[in-house]
Amino acid sequence: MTDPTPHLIRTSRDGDVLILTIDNPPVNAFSPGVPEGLKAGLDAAATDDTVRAVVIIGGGRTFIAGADIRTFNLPREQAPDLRGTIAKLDAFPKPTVAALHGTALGGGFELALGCTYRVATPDAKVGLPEVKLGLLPGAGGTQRLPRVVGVKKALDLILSGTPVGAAPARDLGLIDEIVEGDLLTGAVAFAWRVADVRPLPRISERPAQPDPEAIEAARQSIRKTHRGQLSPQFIVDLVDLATRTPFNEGHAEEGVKFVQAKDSPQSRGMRHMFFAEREAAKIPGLDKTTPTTDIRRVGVIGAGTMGGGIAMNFLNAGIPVTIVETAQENLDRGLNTIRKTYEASAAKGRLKPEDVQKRLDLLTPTLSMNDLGDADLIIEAVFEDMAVKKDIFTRLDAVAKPGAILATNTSTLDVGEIAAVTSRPEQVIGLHFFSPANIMKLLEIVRADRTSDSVLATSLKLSRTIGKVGVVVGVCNGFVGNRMLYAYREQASKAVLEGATPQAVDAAMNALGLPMGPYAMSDMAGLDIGYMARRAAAERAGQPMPDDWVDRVVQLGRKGQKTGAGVYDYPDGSRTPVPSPAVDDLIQAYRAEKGVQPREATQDDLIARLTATLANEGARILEEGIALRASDIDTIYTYGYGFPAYRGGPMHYASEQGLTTVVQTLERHGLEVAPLLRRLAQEGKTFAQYDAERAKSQT
Ligand code: T1G
Repeated sequence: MTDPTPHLIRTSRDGDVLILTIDNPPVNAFSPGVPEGLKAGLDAAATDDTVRAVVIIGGGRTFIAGADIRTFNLPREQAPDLRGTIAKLDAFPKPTVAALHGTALGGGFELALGCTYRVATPDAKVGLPEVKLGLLPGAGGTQRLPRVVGVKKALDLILSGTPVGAAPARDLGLIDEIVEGDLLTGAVAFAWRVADVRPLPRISERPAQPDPEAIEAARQSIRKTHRGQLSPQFIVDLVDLATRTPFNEGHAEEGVKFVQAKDSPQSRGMRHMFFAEREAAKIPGLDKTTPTTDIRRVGVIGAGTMGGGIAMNFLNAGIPVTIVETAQENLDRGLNTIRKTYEASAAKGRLKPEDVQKRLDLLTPTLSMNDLGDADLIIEAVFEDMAVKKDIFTRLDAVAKPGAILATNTSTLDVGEIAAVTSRPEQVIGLHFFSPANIMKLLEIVRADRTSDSVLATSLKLSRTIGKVGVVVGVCNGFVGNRMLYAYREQASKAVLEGATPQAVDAAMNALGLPMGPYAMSDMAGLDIGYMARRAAAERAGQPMPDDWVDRVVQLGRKGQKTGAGVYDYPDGSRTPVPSPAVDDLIQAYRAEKGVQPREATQDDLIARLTATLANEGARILEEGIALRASDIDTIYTYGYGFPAYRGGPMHYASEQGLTTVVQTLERHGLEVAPLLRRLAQEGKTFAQYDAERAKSQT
């Protein structure tokens, strides 16, 4: 009985070479229909004496960019049979040539390694990025790669997941020839040249040389680089196994480990993040026809820590920047910081000295806002004060050219209120960068009531140009990220009042996988920053300043690392937090004053409490429409607040725990449950289902 799955493979001939073209846009993922077509083509060619060799090539912009990630939840019998297709290639009696262009990644590169030869265009890239999905190369990659490049290099490539270019790949022996000109023509010519070469060079028949030092070094390094992650350990085990067992045994074990990794919550979390990041770019009502502005010149107001970092993003993208300050010394200090940062990158070999100069040559310093008259986009990054920002936008409105986009880097204030002081509120948007702005990938794009679709679309496009993950949010105090952070910190503070120590709270978040807990993070950022934000929020609300033990710490002049003392002590200028007896006493006194009998909190309960708090506030944000999707919140927390990707972000993590359990945790700690969260829990649903329902209702 013939297989009903429509084959996504086109077959053609060039003389005695059979050409199999994968036709599955946009990235020729290994979806149902691809293995069926490839196997059928190979079966036909195997018995056809007029075929002396086979070329496999991708249609459109790339060779196979990997297994189809969307199929990983399918039952095994329905999953596209990548390993079976490669096994057929490995046993095929004639030469097979993989012709690579674009990005041959994951299962796509494994399939190419299953061919007898590989040729590539000069700009092609090859790699095994599975570790970024909480997976491992599960179609022979852990067994074939060390047989070609050795154990050490194989571990580097698989544990980093970073692709390599065609030239270095050829130098490593992964690519047999780089084809200048038309790839198919070059691949067929290559196939003719090797058509009669025997024996066929199968990678699976090569030995893999043991390298116990490299294995041990990798075991040590993944403890730091991939803390808490499962699949990197499997990867090291399997590459080691490749040197100690015949190919088939290692390959079989790889299959077992792959399924374990695939079915793990970690991989579910990272796969969720893969799609969440891409969904964030899709805004209902915006599409390819939405007009956008070309950003050829940028203005930045303020050369402080944020202004300087923001400017560097555009310089790095080759976009000239005019940076404005009020005083020469502030300007000089800002320029100096930018130069030093670039020079430090060059010293680490991350930047060529000539590129440092090229970037600095694109930077124009000035003390006059009038020099911003030709900028397409102007970003204000000054002190977080509404009156100061309104004054700047009023003056900016007078000097900026018609059509210029006026953006504010505010992290808390009402962008609509700022826009209202201009004659062009539709041209005003919030572009909330995260410190250090030249490093952190997240960009909260704050849409105010009157922000135009064109300005929004331009900002999303620009975020990709400067290598950021742009997420669109609405206006409220703290937008999405900081608003959830306030709730998280408030709960952490309550947990300490009730008996936990600050270091226990931080240890719980470390155990969850965050690089820092709330107290180590506040001490690093400056305890006074949070203090002033809370005070400003209380003043705006006409409320008295909340009396929290953390604020009493600040009132003692303990502002964090910068004062050598915050919630923790930092003796002798070190950056290592040390529990503080003084703060411990302060907390004890605070509890006594509040009449609280302290009681121990387990680590699991602290994790449950703080993650439930994040999900609860996230649900409120969704109810209010401040975020479009729960997955957007996951993207914000993973790229902006250190939430581990292998947990999938706070909303996905809550769904993994079960929303009923999350509601129980919130009730146990006396927290008011967001109606959306309660409804989803009652309906036995997840936030992903909520997103899918909402997307459907918007089409
Ligand atoms: N499966 C399913 N969909 C995919 C996909 C994949 N592997 N790769 C991309 N897409 C979708 C993506 O969601 C988007 O959809 C569209 O294609 C364009 O992608 C056994 C287990 C190739 C570098 O990890 O890194 O093989 O949003 O927006 O910026 O060992 O996509 O338009 O609906 O990212 O030009 C290993 C993943 C899989 C590579 C192109 N492979 N892809 O980047 O476009 S695991 C990967 C990428 C595996 C085996 C294992 C990038 C790209 P939509 P895009 P781009």
